[in-house]
Amino acid sequence: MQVSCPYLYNLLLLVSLNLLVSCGGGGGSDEPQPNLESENRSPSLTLDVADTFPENKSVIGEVQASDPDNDDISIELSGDDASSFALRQTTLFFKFAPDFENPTDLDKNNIYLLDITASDGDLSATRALELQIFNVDEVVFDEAEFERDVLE
Ligand SMILES: [Ca+2]
Ligand SMILES: [Ca+2]
Ligand SMILES: [Ca+2]
Repeated sequence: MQVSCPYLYNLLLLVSLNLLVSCGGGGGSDEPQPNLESENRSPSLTLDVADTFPENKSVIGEVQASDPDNDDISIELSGDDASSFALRQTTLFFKFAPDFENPTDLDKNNIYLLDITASDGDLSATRALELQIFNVDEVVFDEAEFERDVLE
């Protein structure tokens, strides 16, 4: 069977016009999207904290937690010396500024142990801290001199 050339040309033109129209929406894809909600990811912890620390100072540093799924994150402190620490917003601090001469960590070696755990309720991330307190030469309190000054 012979098809005349003008007929064929018109048919092709029609097809290509149809293609143009159907592509005109642009970008629309019927590909199924992967279900992101079923893929929970673990939160992450970023610590801006030094390993060594002078005594008589309470602010330790910053603790930032984030979750790639924007889940609500709870942060827990645990470990041998957790009771010595507190976290307010993102600031980690000693409840009582450590005194090198009178260490209050569990084994009294001036190394305070703390685990920080960020959890999204399902997955969690934990960072272990060892904070070593170093000695500062305090001005020795001279009671006799103090009394003399007060009495003057
Ligand atoms: Ca998550
Ligand atoms: Ca210790
Ligand atoms: Ca000291």
